Amino acid sequence: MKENSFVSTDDIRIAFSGAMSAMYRAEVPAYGTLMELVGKVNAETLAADPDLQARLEDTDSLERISEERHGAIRLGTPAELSMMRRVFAVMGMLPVGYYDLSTAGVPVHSTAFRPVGDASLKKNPFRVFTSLLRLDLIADETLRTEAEQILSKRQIFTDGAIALTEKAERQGGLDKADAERFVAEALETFRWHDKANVSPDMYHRLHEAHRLIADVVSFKGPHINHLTPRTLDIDAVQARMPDYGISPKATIEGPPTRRCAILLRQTSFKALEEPVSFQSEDGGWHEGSHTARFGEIEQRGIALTPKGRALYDELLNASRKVVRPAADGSNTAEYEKALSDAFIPFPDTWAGIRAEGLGYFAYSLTAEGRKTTADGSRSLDSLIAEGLVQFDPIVYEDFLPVSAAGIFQSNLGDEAAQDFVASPNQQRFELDLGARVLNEFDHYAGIEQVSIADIRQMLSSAQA
Ligand code: OOG
Ligand code: NI
Repeated sequence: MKENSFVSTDDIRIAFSGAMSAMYRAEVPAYGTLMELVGKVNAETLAADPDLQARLEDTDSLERISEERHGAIRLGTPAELSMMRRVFAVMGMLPVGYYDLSTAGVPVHSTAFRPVGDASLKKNPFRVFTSLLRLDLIADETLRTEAEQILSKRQIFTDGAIALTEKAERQGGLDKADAERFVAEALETFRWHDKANVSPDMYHRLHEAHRLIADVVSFKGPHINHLTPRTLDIDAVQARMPDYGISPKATIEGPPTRRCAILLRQTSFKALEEPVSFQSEDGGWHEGSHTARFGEIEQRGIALTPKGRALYDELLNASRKVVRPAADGSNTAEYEKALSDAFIPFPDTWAGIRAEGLGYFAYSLTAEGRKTTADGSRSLDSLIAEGLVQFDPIVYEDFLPVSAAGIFQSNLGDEAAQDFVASPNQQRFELDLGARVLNEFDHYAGIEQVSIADIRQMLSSAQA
C-alpha cells in the first residue's frame, strides 16, 4: 500500500475524541449539561473580552474552544497498559510524564498519552490520563491474589481493535476504511458496562480495600471515567454549576486565580451513583450501584521550568500548611485566601516570570524585527529591549500529581482517604508500559530552543 493513502494519526485522534465525546454525553447526561454551561461561559467570556478573542483567533480555532481536552481511564494489568500504549500510538498519542499518586492515598501510578509537537497539539490536543492499579500496595494478600485472577481473565480490547493496531504497526498507518473501523473498535474499550463481572460479595470486599480497586477490578473494561472540556473562566463555571443542577467539588485544584495563568487549574462535578447489577455464584443477578463517572473542566496556563515548578510546589505546600481544603466545602473561602496569599511571591507578569526563569516562552520576531538586519547572535534581552523580538507563554499540556489526587479523591468519597507508603516506581511502570515515558520538561525546553534558533537564523539571514 502506498504511504500517502494512510489517514494521518492526527485525523484518527480527531475522529476518536469526537466519538468518545458523543458516547459519554449519551451515557452521562450531566456531562452534556456541563458542556452546555462551558459553551455558554466561554461565549460570554469572549464577548466581554475582544482582546482575548483576537489573541485566540490567532492561535486556536474558536469554534473548537469548548471541545474536550482530556479524559481518564484506570487499567488493571501490565498487559493492558502496554496494549493501550500501542492503541494510542495509532492515534498519535505518546506517553508523557510519570505521576505517582500513592503519596496522595490513591493506589495507582500514571502517565498521560498525548500528541507531542505543536502542529499535532493544534490539530487536536486530546489526551488520556491513564492509571495503572498498584495491587502491590494492597495489604490483604488473599484479596490481592483474587483481584489478580479476576483481572487475568478479562480482555478489554476487541479482536478488531487488536488486529487493526497490529495492521497499523505493520503497514505504518491505516487507510480510511480501516481508520474508521479502528475508531469504532477502540471506542468499545472505553464503554460503560452496567453488569459487573464480580459477585456482590466480591465487589464489597474490593470496595472495602479501596473504592478504586473495586472500580478497576469489577468491570469488563476501563470505562472512561470523565472527559474534560476547556473553559476560559473556570471560576465562573465552578460558581454556576449548582444553577444547572450539578454539584461541583469543593475547591478548584491548582494555582489561584491570577492575571498570568500558570500550569493548570481544574475542577469537576462529583461522581454519580449509577445502577449496576452483580452476578452471584448461583447465577442470579442482584441490583446494586457504583460511583465512578464524573465531568471535569480545565483552564491551562504557562508551562513552568523546573525552577518555576519547584516554586509552585513550595507555595502550594505552604498554603496547605495554613489551610487544608476540606472535601465538604466548609473552609473553601479560607483555603482560597491562603492559596492566593501564598502565591504572592510568584511574579504575575510575563516579563517577571521570564526574568526569573520560571516559565517557558516561544520567541518570535516583531513586525519591526522582521524588517531589521540586527545581529542574530546578540542577547535575547537586548533584542527584546529594542522591540525586535517578542515572547509568548508556552501552554502547559500535562498534569499535576497533587491536583490529580484531588480530582481522584473528590470522586472516591470522603471516607476513601488512605495512607500508603510513598513508593514511586517509574522503572516498574515503564517496564509494564513497554516503553519509556517522555520527559515533559525536555519537551517544553525543546520548543523554546527551536523558537530561539529560528529567530537567530532569520535575523542572521536578513543580515547576510
Ligand atoms: C484521573 C484523575 C486525574 C486529572 O485531570 O488530573 C485527572 C482519574 O480519576 O482516573 O484526570
Ligand atoms: Ni482529569
